[in-house]
Amino acid sequence: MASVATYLEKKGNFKNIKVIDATYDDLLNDTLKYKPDIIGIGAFTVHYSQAIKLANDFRKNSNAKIIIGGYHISTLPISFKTVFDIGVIGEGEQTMLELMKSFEKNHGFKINYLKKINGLVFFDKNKLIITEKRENIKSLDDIPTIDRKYTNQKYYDEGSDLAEWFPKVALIETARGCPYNCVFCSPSVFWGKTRMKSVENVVKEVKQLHEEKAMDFFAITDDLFICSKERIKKIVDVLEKENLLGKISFACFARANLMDDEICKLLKKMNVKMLSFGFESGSEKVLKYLKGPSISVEDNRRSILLCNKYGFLVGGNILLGNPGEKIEDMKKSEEFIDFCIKERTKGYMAIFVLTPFPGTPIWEIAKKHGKVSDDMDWEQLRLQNWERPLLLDDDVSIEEFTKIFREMKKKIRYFHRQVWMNKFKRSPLRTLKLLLSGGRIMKYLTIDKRTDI
Ligand code: B12
Ligand code: SF4
Repeated sequence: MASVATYLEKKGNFKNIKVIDATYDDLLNDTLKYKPDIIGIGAFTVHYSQAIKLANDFRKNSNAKIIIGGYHISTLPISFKTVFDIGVIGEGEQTMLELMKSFEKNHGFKINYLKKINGLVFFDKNKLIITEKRENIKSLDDIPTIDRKYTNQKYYDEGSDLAEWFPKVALIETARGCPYNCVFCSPSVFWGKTRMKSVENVVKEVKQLHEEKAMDFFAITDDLFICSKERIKKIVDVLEKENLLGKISFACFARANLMDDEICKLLKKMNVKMLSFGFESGSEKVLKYLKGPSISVEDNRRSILLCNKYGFLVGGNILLGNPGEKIEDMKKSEEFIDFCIKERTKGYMAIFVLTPFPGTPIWEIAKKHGKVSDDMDWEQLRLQNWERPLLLDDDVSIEEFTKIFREMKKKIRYFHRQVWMNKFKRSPLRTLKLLLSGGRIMKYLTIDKRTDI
């Protein structure tokens, strides 16, 4: 949303824009305070029911037009509801600019004009209209660098898991899309073909944030930052030229099949501190099903050893509840966790229930099994839904699933102990107080609240 807001301001000269990043009650009150003409809501799939509720509350208290954007409506436009005026499908910047211009020029949203704007979903009387597909912006360098007045830094300092390791985190985007097509992957469906910002543009943003906002740790949100060795080489060169090497550090997403000594040396030089992987499964059969033939369990193990050798923290995700997954496959994932612990891997490990997101091949399978539908309780698609998991293989009972899941959960506490140790090293008194109060301990002794990075 911050990117959309910056785009509207820089490309359309729209000035009176506010981005509100808050909890539900604050969202409602803070938004209404501004008496907006147009309210935009961004929602992932798990938040869609909440977005509908929020829009209903806005309706009761305001005459503003309500636009829904983001992952959910983009990947399942058919689930559009009349409580919204318009849905924006896909990349939001250009579509929203055209919408705003149309609103200004026509003194409101007029159906005939809306039909000419690509990438929209709306109702014309009772008929659902989905306009022509919006092509993605060709060059990401045409999208202005996010103006950080539109982001809520406090949310990232306090809310993300990375903050446990690196207290002040700036999120940066250097690319959109991923060259792979893992069967469960929502971002690869959402972004399509990979586009990358120029290296100069990336370093310029980082430099600015470092010099003007004293940010020195950057979490790169790209789906697969390490997909181009050449580009990392270039980034290192430009960081060196700008005298930034060693002054700032990074975390990014990786894929085990791309890991080797050469890339580790480059990432080390760039001062990457943490690499996050979708290890997904310790079972060759399940891993190949999820991610295709390009990757193996051996690649996952090799990556762990490489990270340990070069001193990278590891962020690892394991998926359970996969189609075709039997108890013995889950046991293999447990063995993989044992391997990480035996190798004294540092970082975090998270276990999620495979979540069928709209638009992915897994969504279609789940639909065929009657597990999901185009109109469902979207809260069920929580990555942490292990009380009522949507298991895609009916051979494994919920009881068996829960039992093995609990065992694995116990094991990954090993990783969370390290988070506490780090906290203790940073601020012993505060950590002791927290431990004694019991307040946030549960957050670390269970994985229920963990986010995906
Ligand atoms: C960084 C990140 C986070 C960060 C920041 C989240 C945030 N609120 O922005 C943190 C770590 C906090 C996070 C948490 C979660 N995340 Co996250 N996250 C990402 C990641 C890696 C990048 C997101 C990003 O910044 N993209 C760049 C910007 C420019 O893109 P964008 O936000 O999608 O916005 C564009 C369009 O969607 C659209 N748009 C978006 N909103 C709106 C609104 C309007 C009005 C309009 C017009 C357009 C519009 O326009 C934008 C510009 O083109 C993505 C994967 C990915 N590569 O996209 C996952 C991803 C979005 N996260 C995901 C999930 C599930 C979550 C969690 C629910 C996980 C959990 N713990 O259960 C939480 C929810 C937290 C929350 N309340 O928001 C899923 C969503 C899947 C889906 N189909 O719903 C993704 C795709 C990853 C995945 N597992 O597949 N996440
Ligand atoms: S490698 Fe990661 S980002 Fe790319 S398609 Fe697979 S899961 Fe998605």
